[in-house]
Amino acid sequence: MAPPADLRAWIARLEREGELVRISAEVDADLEITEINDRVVKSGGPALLFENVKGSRHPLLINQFGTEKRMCMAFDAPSLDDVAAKVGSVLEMQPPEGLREKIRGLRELKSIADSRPRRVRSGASQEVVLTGDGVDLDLLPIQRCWPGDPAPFITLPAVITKDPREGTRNVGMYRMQVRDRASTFMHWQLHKDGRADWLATEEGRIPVAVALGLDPVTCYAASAPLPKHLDELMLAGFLTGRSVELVKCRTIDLEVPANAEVVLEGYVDKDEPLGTEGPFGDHTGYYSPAEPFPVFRVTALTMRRDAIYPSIVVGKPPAEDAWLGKATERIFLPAVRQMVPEIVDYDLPVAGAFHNCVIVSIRKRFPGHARKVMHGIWGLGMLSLTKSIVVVDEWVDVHDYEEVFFRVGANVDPKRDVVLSEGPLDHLDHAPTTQFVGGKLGIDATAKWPEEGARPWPEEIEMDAATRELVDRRWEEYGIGLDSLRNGAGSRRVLQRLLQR
Ligand SMILES: Cc1cc2nc3c(=O)[nH]c(=O)nc-3n(C[C@H](O)[C@H](O)[C@H](O)COP(=O)(O)O)c2cc1C
Ligand SMILES: [Mn+2]
Repeated sequence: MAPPADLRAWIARLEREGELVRISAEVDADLEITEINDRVVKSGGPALLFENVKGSRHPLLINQFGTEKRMCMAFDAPSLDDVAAKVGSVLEMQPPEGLREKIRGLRELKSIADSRPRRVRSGASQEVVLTGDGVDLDLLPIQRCWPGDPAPFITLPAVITKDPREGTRNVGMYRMQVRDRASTFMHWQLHKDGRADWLATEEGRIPVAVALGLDPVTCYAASAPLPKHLDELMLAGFLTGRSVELVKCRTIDLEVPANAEVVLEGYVDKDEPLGTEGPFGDHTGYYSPAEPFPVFRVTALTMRRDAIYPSIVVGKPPAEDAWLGKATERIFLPAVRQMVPEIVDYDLPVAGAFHNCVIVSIRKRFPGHARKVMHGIWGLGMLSLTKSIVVVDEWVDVHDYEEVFFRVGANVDPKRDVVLSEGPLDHLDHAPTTQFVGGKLGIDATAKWPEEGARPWPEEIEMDAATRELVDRRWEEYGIGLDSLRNGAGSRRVLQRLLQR
């Protein structure tokens, strides 16, 4: 198999695997779907296809990305680390030695060349074409997500622009608050590429296309933090192993995925005054306040005849976007390692809304190394917005928060090992005194060296292997039961789980 070719193939696959429930009862896109979905997401439940949304002919799909299993199904990979390995094998390509490696290298180069999007003549995304007065966003079952939201928001869009100077394409996921039948706001935040394309527009209109209801990998790619000059559709093509097929838009000079369920074509006019977007119940767990954002005017609404509308609701973590974020965490690890090779692994806790905390393990080689890595992360793409960083040694499992907490408690002298710095912060971070800039916290929880001002570092307690094997061997004999407590290492976590009950 390969990753699903479009949203329908994806829905069929989810359904076959018992990962999707169809709901025929009439539901309201105003708040009701959020409450249903929130309960299902937080209990690890299935994707939901609401077939009867009040006031719309179009079904609404939600929670397609809500679990690790579904995220892996989307990529058709056993684990997200396998997806990362595919990216890593290209990034880490060395000049080949010998014929075998040359052939492997060629195959990998070909896989990159094959990733480029490809123009096709026609696509299902243009089966229905509505222009002029025919454009009507009210046709779609757009959700109002939270009680404090002033209007419905399109929440899972792939927003396509081109850099007016370079001509390079960008795809970003930026929510869109509905203003009326034919316009929305465009919430591209301060640090985002779509906003940069808009700002680089000298005057007049920048064409913008919005694709809704894509195959899951292309949808994911819209949320991926690629460097500005790289086309997210190329990443999608690389990850699926086939080019994204594009059709020419009907009313603007852009191309859109031929497989989309719905496309909004339009423009943002540099000369139109900004409007007041928000507030919006955001992925920080708080309402982000109303702010000025540009208006997106829709010149065409094209779609499949019986288009399915995709949605997602963010809110207090964990929400459905958790696994989109985890996919990025895993898939970008090889790229992060290219820049800071001493990084062994990292974890961006979901509860930390991703930008609030990074836990990173390093191969420590010199005094002050943890600080070097902190500053490296604070200088790296979107990771530069990270508010706090915890650095641990290579043998610490960054995904085991209990263990990380243990190292922070045990290894840190706050006076010696805490770095307070300053820098750019996430657009939505409400904590800093001034929006966009503020404090940064680094905690060096590695074992300290004498050169770092530490006294001789004590040895960690570990049972010796011989005794562990002895106890493993004799476990039945003791008659304690609890099979799962065998085998030293694994047992600690099991015990923790027992203690938590
Ligand atoms: C569900 C979801 C909603 C998002 N909403 C926004 C948003 O409204 N504005 C924004 O700037 N970024 C938003 N993001 C994050 C961007 O999609 C992400 O930073 C992406 O890398 C942006 O693309 P770019 O790097 O090409 O600008 C959202 C992400 C997800 C997963
Ligand atoms: Mn981008």
